[in-house]
Order: sequence, then structure tokens, then C-alpha cells
Amino acid sequence: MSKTAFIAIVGRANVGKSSFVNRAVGQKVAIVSDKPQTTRTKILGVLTKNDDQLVFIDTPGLHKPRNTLGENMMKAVGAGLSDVDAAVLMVEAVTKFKFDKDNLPPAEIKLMDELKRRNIPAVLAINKIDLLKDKSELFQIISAYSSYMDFKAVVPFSAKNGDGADILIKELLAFTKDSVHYFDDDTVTDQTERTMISEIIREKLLLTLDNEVPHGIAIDLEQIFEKDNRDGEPILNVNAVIYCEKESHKGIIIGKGGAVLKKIGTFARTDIEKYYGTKVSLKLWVKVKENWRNMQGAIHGFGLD
Ligand SMILES: Nc1nc2c(ncn2[C@@H]2O[C@H](COP(=O)(O)OP(=O)(O)OP(=O)(O)O)[C@@H](O)[C@H]2O)c(=O)[nH]1
Ligand SMILES: [Mg+2]
Repeated sequence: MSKTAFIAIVGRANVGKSSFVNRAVGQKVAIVSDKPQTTRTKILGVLTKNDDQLVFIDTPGLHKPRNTLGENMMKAVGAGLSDVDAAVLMVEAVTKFKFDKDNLPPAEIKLMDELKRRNIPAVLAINKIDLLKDKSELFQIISAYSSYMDFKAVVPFSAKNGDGADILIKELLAFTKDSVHYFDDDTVTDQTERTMISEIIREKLLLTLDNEVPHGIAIDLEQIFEKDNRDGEPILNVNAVIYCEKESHKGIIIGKGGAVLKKIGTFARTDIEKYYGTKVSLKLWVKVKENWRNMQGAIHGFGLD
């Protein structure tokens, strides 16, 4: 009998939600960076193990929205929590916050309140234990969260080196119910090829650029087509526009003599080639669309609502 569970992955920004989903499904379905607010929409990652199918719903990190895009992102968290069988509250083992019930991060309190309100059974996943020098601190972390909410299970793990990740998956398999599988056994995500490619480009911008610049970026994939080169070798041609919010940001993205944009292009092309197992020709342009993060039409155009 086939079984399925829909599992929302929620938490503050940058705690490693997307890193876990990628590890669980065995390939990159959601981009990852050291900057907060990397994930902007809800993204499905699918893991099928014999009769069991886990559908992970990766969500944007919970934060106070400062623009219309942020409001859309927070709506995606709410949407990610509707009709799920369970949720993972992901937290970090090492943070600037104190681990006691009265000092937990407000965003996590808000999420726990929301899980309680919706009656969603939850697992506490404590990520980044590879950074924890003194493992005895785990007791303090577990007791702080558990005193605020009843968790079905608590799993310390590391999405980076994989320690404990299998245990977390095993705990989540307990939420599966008799049901058809909603995805083919070899499907890992609901993301289209177009979205994946745009996201890979955005990931390289996030990893290369600092401060405010990458947060104001959106990618418009203008063209994607396959064409044989002169040697009869198939080449995936990708033409994309990088939109940023300010003329000064455009200068930073392009860099002196185009050096930064070239680096980003090479970085992205290599990844897209690895991903699709074909040679890629990537052409990037940079344009300015002022204040697009406060324009619902533009947000919709970029597929971010
Ligand atoms: N040391 C360590 N770093 C990790 C681990 N898991 C994730 N990271 C890093 O944490 C950063 C954030 O990871 P993401 O997976 O993008 O985090 P996220 O929760 O999806 O972030 P948002 O999408 O912004 O909400 C990246 O630099 C990861 O490489 C871990 O287990 N150990
Ligand atoms: Mg993410």
C-alpha cells in the first residue's frame, strides 16, 4: 500500500531549511546561500522510498516584511502550512539568542504559536550541530523549545555533513498515511527547468555579492533553447536578464571591465551544465527596475507571488 506525507519545513531565515530538503531528496532543488531570505517562494522537494513518499514544502525564512515581496514571502509560509500532515520547526544549534523559554527568537515563537493554532504535529530539528563545540548544550536547547511546545520528536542534525539527517527522515516517515503518491517515483521537485536555471543564477549572485545588492535582484529568463554547435554538439542556450533596484547596484553587479558579471556567469554556467549534463551557453544582461520589490505586478511577473 502506498503512503504519503506532506511536511512543511519552517523556521527563521538561514537556519538550513533548503539545505536539509536538498540533502533529503539527494539533489539541489532549492538554492542555498549564507544570506538570509534566500528562498522566496514555497518549493516542493520529493523523496520516494519504496512505498513511502515524503513531500517536503520548503518555505521562506520567517521575518518581518519590509516590502511587498517580503509580504508575499510570508504568505508563502502560511500557504506552506496549509493541508500538511506535519511540520518541521528548524532551528540552529548556535545563535546569538539565549536558549531559555523566555528568550527564544520572536520569529520562532510566532511559528510555534501558528503550529499550535493550526494543530499541526511538529518535529523540532536542531541543525548545524557540527558547529556546536559543547554537545551538552543540546539539552538546554531541547528543554527551552520543549517547554514552549510539545514536539512529536526532537532531532539534532547537520544538513552540512549529514549527521542525523537519516534519523530526521525516519521520524518524518512516521507521519505518512495510506494514500496515492502525488508524484512519480523519480520526481524530486515541482520546480520547472526555467525556474531552476533562474534560481541557479540568483544563487551565484547571492554568493558573490554583499549587503543589500543581491536581495534586490530578480531574474528574467528571456530565452532558453537547444541548438547544435558547429561540431554537431547540442548546446543549451540561456539568455537571462538580471534585474536590480538601483543604477549603483548595476555597476556593482557588472564590476570593473565586466569582471564580476563574468565571474557570476562562469559560476552559473558550470552549475547549470552539471545539473543538466549538457553544454551551456549563458548570456547575461543587467537592467534596473527601481523599487520592483514594492510592485505587485513586477513580483508576479518574476513568478514570486
Ligand atoms: N555549518 C553548517 N552550516 C550549514 C548547515 N546547514 C546549512 N548551513 C549553511 O547555512 C546557510 C543557510 O542555509 P540555507 O539552506 O540557505 O538556509 P534556509 O533556512 O533555507 O534560509 P532561507 O531560505 O533564507 O530562509 C548556508 O550558508 C548553508 O551552507 C549545517 O548543518 N552546518
Ligand atoms: Mg531556503
